[in-house]
Amino acid sequence: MNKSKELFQKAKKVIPGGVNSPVRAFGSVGRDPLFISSAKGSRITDADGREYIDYVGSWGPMIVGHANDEVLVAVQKAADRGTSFGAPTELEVQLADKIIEMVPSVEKVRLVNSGTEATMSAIRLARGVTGRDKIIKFEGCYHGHGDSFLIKAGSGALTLGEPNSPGVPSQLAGLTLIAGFNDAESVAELFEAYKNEIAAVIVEPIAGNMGVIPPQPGFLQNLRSLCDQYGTILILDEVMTGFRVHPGGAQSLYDVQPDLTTMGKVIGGGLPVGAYGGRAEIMDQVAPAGPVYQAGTLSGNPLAAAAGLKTLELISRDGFFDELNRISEKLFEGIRAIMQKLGFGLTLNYVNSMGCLFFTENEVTGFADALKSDTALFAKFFGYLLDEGVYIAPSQFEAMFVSSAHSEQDIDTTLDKMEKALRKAMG
Ligand code: KE4
Repeated sequence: MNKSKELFQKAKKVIPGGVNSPVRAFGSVGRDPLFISSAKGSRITDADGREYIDYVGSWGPMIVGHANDEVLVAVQKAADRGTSFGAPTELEVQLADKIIEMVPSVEKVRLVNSGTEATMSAIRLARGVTGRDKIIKFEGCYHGHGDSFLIKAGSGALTLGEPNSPGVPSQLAGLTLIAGFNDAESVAELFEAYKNEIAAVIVEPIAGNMGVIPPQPGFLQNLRSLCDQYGTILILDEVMTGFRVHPGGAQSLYDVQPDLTTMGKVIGGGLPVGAYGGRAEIMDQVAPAGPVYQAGTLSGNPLAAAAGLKTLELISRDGFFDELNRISEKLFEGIRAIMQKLGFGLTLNYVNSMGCLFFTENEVTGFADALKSDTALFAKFFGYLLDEGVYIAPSQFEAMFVSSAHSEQDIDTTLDKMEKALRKAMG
């Protein structure tokens, strides 16, 4: 038995499902998960010493590559001064300053420990400042595991949401309304039906949790104008897209101004950091400045702040995004060329350094399209690609992430392996 298998057996005895986050269990690709022992740059190494070119990037944070030397030095320097004080530090002010400098819509920001905490807090803040209870989210968008987000669409388009996990009270689920991503009409219908009852609209500006689906032209701007019309808070969940698709996030790429932004992943540089921020008049309603309560023992932790600040400094360097987007285009356009050469009807969506290969020939502009993907075929492709030494997310409904550590050679090797895996999977 190999080391990963052995570790997985042990893990399942002491951790639910043997993992600390469900998608890591490889459940939808029919294999046991790899246990990773180390990583450097674009590569990860599993417990059996096998090396892979990595496009999971810890689900987005590793935009400058794994174990970046400058990030490690920053973390070590912080650690040498102590790991946590439960008191304010200069580092968290510097990280807040950097976020505000990079994201124009953010005038004040609160640091938390995960994207889930960020979105939960942003929703509570929106409900607190508007005095309203309902929210709108979009089918297929994921905002972490907060109760208000683990909701599936009710039977009718205008019916209230229902829990999609045990443990979520139906009364709470009923306060979440579900719209269709890229379906502006579905949003207008909900506003028409519920008018001034809606505290917030929360959306991934580029959907990254049903595979990657860019917003259709005008979709985000339409949400902005509906929120203005009804006095609703627009929350862009940029946990994945923030500091990824543009230094200022998707909101800068698509020129749309949210009231609140939730962030995570890149801003922790691989350590646990989430954040929510926006207009000062809204953020000043957060305790202790205002009445909306939110707290956290390790929020703004100096090691995490050091890793996040150094990462943001690195991606702010001249030419960083030009080069990252160039190497990403080489990968994704290379995949497209392979699909055309092999005559396979697949669909590739990408926005700069995040993308997804859907195993369906129809275009994918919304959740229903994404669900048409052949997940069994994806699982075969995933397995063949992994055996070739390329590690992508173990689910059709996730994203591939490219980092600045991915070299021309990495991309050439990846394209060669992808062609082999596609030929095997497609037969
Ligand atoms: P975390 O609580 O996992 O830090 O963030 C939740 C979250 C919020 N918003 C968006 C847009 C997100 O993508 C996420 C988390 N993303 C998943 C990957 N699709 C994390 C991977 C996992 O759950 O293990």
